[in-house]
Amino acid sequence: MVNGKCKTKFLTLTVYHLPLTTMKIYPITDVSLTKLSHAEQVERLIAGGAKIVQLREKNGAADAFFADAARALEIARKHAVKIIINDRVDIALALRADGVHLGQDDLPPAEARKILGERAIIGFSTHNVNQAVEAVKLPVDYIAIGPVFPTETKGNPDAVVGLDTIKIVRAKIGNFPLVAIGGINLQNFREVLSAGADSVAVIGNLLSEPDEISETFKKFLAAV
Ligand code: TZP
Ligand code: MG
Repeated sequence: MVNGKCKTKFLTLTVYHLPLTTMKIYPITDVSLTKLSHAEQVERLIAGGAKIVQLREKNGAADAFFADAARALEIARKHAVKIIINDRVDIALALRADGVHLGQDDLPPAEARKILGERAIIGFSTHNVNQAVEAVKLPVDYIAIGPVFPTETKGNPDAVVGLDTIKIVRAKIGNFPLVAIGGINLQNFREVLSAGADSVAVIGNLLSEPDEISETFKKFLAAV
């Protein structure tokens, strides 16, 4: 998969599957916020209608994350939901997850592409216009830009970019799939989409009431 499109050759027909970012709400798990396993969060998000979930683990040991992510993937597969692993190309490869999300300081996307192959979904974080413009030249399926608004979820966040940066990036990258992240909630997400993001990635506003994850996700979907 490249640039959000997976090309399948069948006789002389070339079929492009729908791009990843037709899924406008992109939930990301957080164990320290929810005190729930990644698998449990995935289950609740799927019950709310999620079609893709990123598993983000910043504190746990690799073996525990691997086991939890394996359970999450098993649940997701039953519902044809895609699982993207944050940071860890090795874990994505070992689990045959759908893809990986990389930051500016992670393994370079071109190396991840060599390891995970053509069909993997690769996302790449950017934090300003220049990074975004450079990122779309890489073998990635989508880029993320943020934080759009102040966030309490990410340790040591980059400077807030605001809606104007989304508009500028959109104008510079054409229709390349763009995910916005950081401080996005039920009240502000539509203006982020209107500014030019294809999709919004959300942690805190979706997960801060763990018993209401499914209901909150449904509210996002209903408000799109
Ligand atoms: N990257 C930029 S902001 C952010 C990440 C991982 C955190 C987003 O979390 P929240 O709670 O939706 O602001
Ligand atoms: Mg990272």
